[in-house]
Amino acid sequence: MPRFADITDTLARQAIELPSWAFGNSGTRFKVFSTPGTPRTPEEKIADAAKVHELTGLAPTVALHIPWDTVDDYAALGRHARELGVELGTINSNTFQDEDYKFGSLTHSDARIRQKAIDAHFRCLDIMHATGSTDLKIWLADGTNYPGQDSLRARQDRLAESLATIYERLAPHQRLVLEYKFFEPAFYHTDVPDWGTSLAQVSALGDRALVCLDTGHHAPGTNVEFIVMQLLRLGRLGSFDFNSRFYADDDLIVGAADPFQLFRILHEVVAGGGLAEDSAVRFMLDQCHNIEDKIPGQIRSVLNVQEMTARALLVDHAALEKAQASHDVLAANEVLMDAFQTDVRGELAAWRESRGLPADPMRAYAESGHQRRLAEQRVGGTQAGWGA
Ligand code: AOS
Ligand code: ZN
Ligand code: ZN
Repeated sequence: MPRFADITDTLARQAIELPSWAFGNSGTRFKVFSTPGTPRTPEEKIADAAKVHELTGLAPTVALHIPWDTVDDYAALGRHARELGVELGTINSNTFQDEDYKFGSLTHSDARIRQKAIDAHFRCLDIMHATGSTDLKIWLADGTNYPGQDSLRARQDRLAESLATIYERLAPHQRLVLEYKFFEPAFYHTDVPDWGTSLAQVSALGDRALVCLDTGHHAPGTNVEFIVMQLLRLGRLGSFDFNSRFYADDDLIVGAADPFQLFRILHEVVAGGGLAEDSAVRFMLDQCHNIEDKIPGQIRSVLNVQEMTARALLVDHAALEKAQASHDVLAANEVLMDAFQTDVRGELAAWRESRGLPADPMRAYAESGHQRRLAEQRVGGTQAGWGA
C-alpha cells in the first residue's frame, strides 16, 4: 500500500467548488427553516464560502446560480471574491422558475420560449466573461408529467438545436457541462434523464461540451462508479455535483449516506486519471443544509471528500492488478477494502497543520465564535434560490 507521504502531492492540489446556494436557507415543499446568520446577498454567500476555504484549503472557487446570484457588477463580485481568497467558478443557469417555462425551456414547443431560455444562457456567458469563469453548467427542469403530454422525440430534437445555439456562442476557453437527472420536477420523463442522453447531446456539440454527474441523480441501486469510469474513459466527464441521497434528490452532505459509494467513485476517478495534474474534471458540491448550520455543513462535506480521496489514493494498484490478472477475486477485493478501511484522519490532521491549516477545521470553526457573530450581524437571511 502507498504511504501517506506518497499521496500528499495529489491531495495538495485537490479543489472542491462550493455552491453559493448551499449557504442560503433551503428546505422541502413542506417547510423552509431559517438558520441564524444566513447570508442576505451574493457577497455574503461568497464570504461564507471563503471561510470554508480559509479553514480547509480545499475550496478555492464558488459556483454562482443565475438569476439567484444577480448583481449589478460581476467584475466587482469577482474582485470581492479574490479579496477574500477565492475565485468565482461555474455559472449555473436557471430556467426553472419562470412561468414561461411551465412546459419546458430549451425543449419548449414555442420558439419564443426556447429563445428566451437560450438568451438566459447567453446572459450566463456574458457573466462568465466578467467573472473569468470557464464552465457553464446546464441543468434543466424540462420534462413531462403524463404519457402523451408531448412528443419525447421532438423535445430531444429541440434540445439539440437549443444547445447547439448556446455552444456556438462559447469562447474557446469556455466549456458547457450538461447535467442529467432521472426525475423531478418532471415525473413521467425528464429531457436529460441519464448519462447516455447527456453524452449523446454533448457529443453532438463538440469537444468542449461535457457531462456533469450529480451523485444524487440516479435511481436506487445504480452503479454510479461504472458511469464515472465510462465517462472518464470517453473523455467526457466534465464535473461532479457531489451530495448524498437516501431516497430522492436529497442533496445531503456528501459521504454521509454511503461513504463506501463515495470511495468506489473516487477509486474510479483515481484509476481514470481524474485527479491527474492535467485532469479536466471539476469537483463541486451541490448540497443544501436544511437543518444544520451551512458553513460547518460545507466544511464537513469537503473534509469527507478529502478523507475519501486519501483512502482511494491508498489503493495498492500493483497488488490490485496482480490479483486481477490471476483472477484472485478475494485478494482483489481485499486490496480495495484495505484502502477503504484505512483510518487516515490522524495523518490528514497532522498534514493540515504542517500546511498552516487547523488540524480539525470543524472544531476550529466551532471554537472561533464565527457562527455566533454572523447570527448577530445578519438579520433576515434569505432562501437559497432568492438570495439576491
Ligand atoms: C437539480 O436537481 C440539480 O442538482 C442542479 O444542479 C441544480 O442547479 C442545483 O441543485 C441548484 O438548484
Ligand atoms: Zn446538481
Ligand atoms: Zn439535484
